[in-house]
Formats: sequence, structure tokens, C-alpha cells
Amino acid sequence: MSELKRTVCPYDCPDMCSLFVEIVGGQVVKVTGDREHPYTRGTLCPKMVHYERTVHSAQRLTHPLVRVGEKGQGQFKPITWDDAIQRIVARWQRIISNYQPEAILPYSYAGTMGVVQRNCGEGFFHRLGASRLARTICSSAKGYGWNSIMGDTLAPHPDEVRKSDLVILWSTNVLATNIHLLHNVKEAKKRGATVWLVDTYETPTAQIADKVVLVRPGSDGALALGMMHILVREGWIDQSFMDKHVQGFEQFREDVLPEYPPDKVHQITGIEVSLLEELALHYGNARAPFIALGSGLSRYGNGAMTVRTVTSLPALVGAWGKPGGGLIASVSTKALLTGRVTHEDFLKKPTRIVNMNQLGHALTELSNPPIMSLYVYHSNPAVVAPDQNMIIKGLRREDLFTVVHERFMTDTARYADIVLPATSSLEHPDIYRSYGHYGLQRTAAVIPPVGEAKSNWDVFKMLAQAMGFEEPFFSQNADEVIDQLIDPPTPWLERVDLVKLKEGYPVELTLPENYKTTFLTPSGKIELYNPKEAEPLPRYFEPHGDDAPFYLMSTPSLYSLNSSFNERPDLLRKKESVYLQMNFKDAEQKNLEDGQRVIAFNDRGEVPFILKLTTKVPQGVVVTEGLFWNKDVNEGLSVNALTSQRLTDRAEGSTLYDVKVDVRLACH
Ligand SMILES: Nc1nc2c(c(=O)[nH]1)N[C@H]1C(S)=C(S)[C@@H](COP(=O)(O)OP(=O)(O)OC[C@H]3O[C@@H](n4cnc5c(=O)[nH]c(N)nc54)[C@H](O)[C@@H]3O)O[C@H]1N2
Ligand SMILES: Nc1nc2c(c(=O)[nH]1)N[C@H]1C(S)=C(S)[C@@H](COP(=O)(O)OP(=O)(O)OC[C@H]3O[C@@H](n4cnc5c(=O)[nH]c(N)nc54)[C@H](O)[C@@H]3O)O[C@H]1N2
Ligand SMILES: [Mo]
Repeated sequence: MSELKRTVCPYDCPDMCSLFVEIVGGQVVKVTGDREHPYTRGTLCPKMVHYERTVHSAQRLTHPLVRVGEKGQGQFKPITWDDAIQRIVARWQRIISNYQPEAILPYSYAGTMGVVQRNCGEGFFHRLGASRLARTICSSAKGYGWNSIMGDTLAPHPDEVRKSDLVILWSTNVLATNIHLLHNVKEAKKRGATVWLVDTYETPTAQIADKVVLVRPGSDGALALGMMHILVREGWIDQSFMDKHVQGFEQFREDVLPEYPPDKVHQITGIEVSLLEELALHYGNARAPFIALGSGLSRYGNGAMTVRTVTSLPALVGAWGKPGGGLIASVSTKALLTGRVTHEDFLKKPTRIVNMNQLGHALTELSNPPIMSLYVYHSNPAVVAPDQNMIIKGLRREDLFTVVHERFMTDTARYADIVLPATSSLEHPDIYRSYGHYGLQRTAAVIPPVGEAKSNWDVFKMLAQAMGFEEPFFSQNADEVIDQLIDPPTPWLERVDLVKLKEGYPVELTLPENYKTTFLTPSGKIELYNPKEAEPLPRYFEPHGDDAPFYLMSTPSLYSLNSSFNERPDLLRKKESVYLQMNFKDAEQKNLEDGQRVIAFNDRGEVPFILKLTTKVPQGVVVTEGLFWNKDVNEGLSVNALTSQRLTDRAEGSTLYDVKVDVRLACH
């Protein structure tokens, strides 16, 4: 007999799809998208249509393991949970007495987006007094850039797009990473909207764009300033909107914009003056221009400033005041208070903060105290984090005690001393909120754990007990922790149907009236001029770059999500191979041919690829789509061996796209 259960996609994607799973005898046999969900509309991405292949993959870890071979070889033997917990706690107690608790470093990111399972480890590590992790790999600079001009202003509802007559997909490959926004974009097109794409190469999303603008990597700030220069020159601005809602336009117009005439912007961005003029003309004359802003452009040395500059555009034309106009960076509300799970109050004193983008440095160079133990959960730093060679050097340290809690034997897990098997989202309860729409949904465990897998919460609970932590927080079960996020309800939750939410139905937060013209900044206006910033007005600064000829874009693939889904042969086949896309003309100059094995290299590393020649990538740029597990790649290294630990201008974000390489033929 089969049962149909509601659940949610747990992955780090703005769409947060609402799902149904069909279960027979504790096994998931089918996954479908919720047809009634206003954003999912029954459509799933190629990864989640067969989520059951991930959940019931033969590669799932089913028992705690202890290392028997050398670090990195992946040789382990099964042990019991009790033994595993005891070994961890014994080793940590020794480290704490020989060093300090700060010699222990947690490392986690977004394997699951469930608010409880994702964040619950922090309460534990705060109580332990371990080093803290700055979790800034994804979009902290983007958040900072938005915030410096818009403060806590609410993002437009994604359905606004449908009413727009000009949609700019700016640094976002929505066809891979935000497929449900595409539905709205198509709807807008049906109603006559024009769609522009601004990216560094012709991504698959170019297929749905009427116009494509290819910008030199890291130069979007100059592009936006050039557009605004033209808007002002031509008088395509909404002065009355600005008089009412914008702070600092006069200074911006006088001090900044004259410095960015079209020919100079052409020099910086590589965009033809005629195309720049056309983009500005469209933007300045649209009824309701809408920008969907991705994160790619924020992962540069100038990333926060770039986001701030692009986010200035809608202010000049008064787009916020128009139905269908505005800009979406990401959706964030205080509906669920994460602090109820992360428990900063368990911190006895402020502990050291280690930036997750500088794990290589932390494991190999940090002292006072050095990192003696690394506890990784729902993240795969050996693949996803920059400067892989440094990270692997650190993970190889014989004196580093590494514990990895995982669903699969990832490259990080292969370096562990202890591996703990993790449940999938169908095996544990949680509550989810989207960062691309205003939906929320609670889930229950719908199948029993695979093997002896345990959830993040259950493992931290066991560790807390073994460490003798007596706070009542640690003796709860996960459902009780979820309850605390709902009860007492935040002002946002007071306006949703809590009974439905508790029963696992998707619910949507209600947006306040006029939220699009309610600017939640200190001045109550859009702060084009922000007195708190060292640079109070948006300007252009160069990205970091490297001394090498090609900018390297390592962008998301439709068939994986960061390093997740590499357990799936069906999806790996679709990715075909680890390609490096290059323009024909660059290849000719380098005497390289399509299909050859090449090495991309810089000061940090060398990574093998199969060369794919294309006209979709401009000269001076090379592209690789999707992250692969290192063990599936020829020489056991992957693209992040080329990226750098340098941080963004603000908010200590990653600079994963701010990297240059050279390319040569591989020796056979
Ligand atoms: N070069 C390059 N590097 C990148 C990016 C890029 O575009 N280019 N993208 C970056 C971005 S945006 C991000 S957000 C990061 C993401 O980095 P991560 O958050 O590390 O993402 P994943 O690679 O998906 O790894 C998540 C792991 O969590 C495991 N997992 C899933 N659910 C659970 C669970 O409930 N419990 C436990 N314990 N484990 C679980 C999965 O099996 C998976 O191996 O990568 C970044 N790295
Ligand atoms: N299928 C799939 N879906 C995903 C992910 C995935 O790996 N696969 N990852 C998930 C995660 S963690 C995140 S954070 C989101 C990310 O989703 P988004 O933030 O919407 O951005 P992406 O689609 O990742 O694409 C980044 C784009 O930025 C472009 N880009 C890079 N540098 C520049 C630049 O200087 N200027 C401009 N204009 N463009 C530039 C890249 O070419 C790429 O197309 O997607 C999520 N969804
Ligand atoms: Mo991300």
C-alpha cells in the first residue's frame, strides 16, 4: 500500500519547492511537485524529480566509521554510535585541556536549509566555547550591498515580475538556479515584456532573453554607473519619487556620475557604447523595470560595492513605486528567529571567529591555539571552498582530529578520522523558509532513517549529553525545537494560519501594504548617500584579479547543486565531463583544439579539464559549469584549487569568481 506525504525540497535554492513523496514500505518510490503550491506549480528541477535516487542511493553512509587507512584514502571500518561519540568527546576533552576549546572549529553551510537542522550545531558549539565560523561563502557581500542602500526593506514578491515590461536577469542563470522565477518571466513575456540578460558569458538562460549584455567580470558597478549617467543626461529619471524617497541624489549626480561617461564605461566593461545606450534607453523608459539580481557579481573584491551600485538603479527611475518594478536580491524576514536555535546566550565569552573562506589558512597557519579538531556537518569544504590545495594540506595533518557528519563519502569525509552517517530531509523533521519567495513549510520525518543515520539535531544532542551539558535546550527532541520557532509567534507568524503551518501545509507570509515604498533604513529613505559608509556614495572600484590572461567562471550546473547530487550517475551523465569552455579565437591563439585535455593553472593550483570551444564565452573568459567530487576528476583536484581565499570589500564574502588562470595543453 502506498502513502502520499507532503514535504519540502531541503536544498540551497531560492525556490524551496513544496513536494509530495509516495512511500511504499518505508521507501520513497516517487517524488512530485505540489501542483497547488503557488510558486512550485507542480514543476520540479531535473535533480529533485528523482530525489528518491539520492535518498535511497547505494552510496548512502549507513554506519559510524573510524579511519583505518591514511587520511584521504577513504579506508574506514564501522563502529557503533556510542563508540563514535565516546571517541569524539574523549579527544575533545584532551584538546580542551591541552589547548583551549577554541582549538575546535565547526564547519557547516547549507547541505540542508531547514532552520533547525541547519543551525542547531551553533548552540552546541557556543556552549562548548569552540571557535566560531563566519558563514560567508555564498552571499554576504550581496546582502551587505543591498543593506547599505535599502536597509531592511522587504524584497518585492517574486510575482511582481509578471507585471513588469522590462525584466533584467542580472548575473543569474535562472534556467539552472531559479527555475520557478522563469515561470514569472515567461508570463511577463507573454504580456509583452522584454527580457535582458547581463552576464559574463551566454549562459543557458540566454535562450529566453531578447538581449544579452556580456560584461567584463567584476565590472557591473561601472555598467550601472554608466546607465545612470545616461539616465541623468537624458532626463529619464523620476524626480518626484526621488524628492520623496531618496537620500543623496544631488551629490551622486554631481560628484559621481560625471566620472562615468559611456566611452569610459566601455573601456572598463567591454560593452559597446551603442548597447549601453540601448540598455539605458529601455531601462529609463520602461513602465515598470524589474531587476532579478543574482549573486555571481558579488563574489569579487568589489562585490558589495557592485551590488550597492546596481541596487541604486530602480531608485533613479522610481521603479519601486510602480507595480511590477523594483529589484529582488533575496527574500529575508524575521518570521522565524534563528537565534532561538543558535543560542548566542550559551557563549560564555566572545570566541575567535574563523572565516569559512579561509579554512586553508585556518588549518595550516592559525596559532594561539591552532585548530586541532574540525567538525564538519552539511558542507563539503574539500570541494566547495576556495584554495583547495591549502585545505587538503590542512586536512592531511596527522594531528588534526576531523569528524564529518554526512550522507555520502564526500572528499571531505575521506579525510575524516570519524565519519557519522546523516539522515536526508525525508528522515528528520524541520521547518523551512525560502530566500526566493515568502513561503514557509514545516516537515515531518516521512520515512525511517536509512541504516543508522541520525539527524544533525540528534547528533548534537548526543554530543551535548556526553559532554555533560545540562541546559534543558539539549534534552529536547527536534520537534520541540521546531515548536519554539513557531511559539510564541513572531509578528509575521501572527498573520499566518498556524494550524496549517503546524500540520505541514505550505503557508505564505502576508506582506504589509505599500511595503515596496516603505524603506526600512535609518533615514526612512533609499540611502544612495549612506553617511555610515567610508565611501558614502556608490563608485566603481576594480576587482582583485590575478596576473593571468583568463577570468575563470565556475558557475552552477542544472544537474548539480554546489557539490551535491554527484552521487547520482543519471545526473553525472548529463554533466558529461569536466569541461572548460573557451572562445575559438583564444584557443587559436593558444594552439589549442576542441576536446583536448588541458590544464588551467595559476599560483594556487593546476586543474585538468576537457576543452570545449564555443562562441558563447567571450575572449578573455573561460567557464566551467558545476562542481564535481574530486575523486571523480582525473587528478583528484577540482576547480576550487584555482580560487582564492581573498575576501570581498565588505562582509568578508567569498571571491569565487574573482580569479584568473592561464591554460595549457596537458601532457599525455
Ligand atoms: N568554484 C565555486 N565554488 C563554489 C560555488 C561556485 O559557484 N563556484 N558556490 C558556492 C556557494 S554559492 C555555496 S552556497 C557553497 C555551498 O557549499 P555547501 O553548503 O558545502 O554545499 P554542498 O556542496 O551542497 O554540500 C553539502 C553537503 O551536506 C550534506 N548534507 C545534506 N543534508 C545533510 C544533513 O541534513 N546533515 C548533514 N550532516 N549533512 C547533510 C550533503 O550530502 C552534501 O555533501 O559552495 C560554494 N562553492
Ligand atoms: N541547479 C543549481 N541550482 C542552484 C545552485 C546550483 O549549484 N545548481 N546553487 C544554489 C546556490 S547555493 C545559490 S547561492 C544560488 C545562486 O544563484 P544566483 O545567485 O541566481 O546566481 P547563479 O545562477 O549562481 O549564477 C551566477 C551567475 O553570475 C555570473 N557572473 C559571474 N561573475 C559575474 C559578473 O562579474 N557580472 C555578471 N553580470 N555576472 C557574473 C555567472 O556567469 C553566473 O551565470 O543558486 C542555487 N541554485
Ligand atoms: Mo550559495
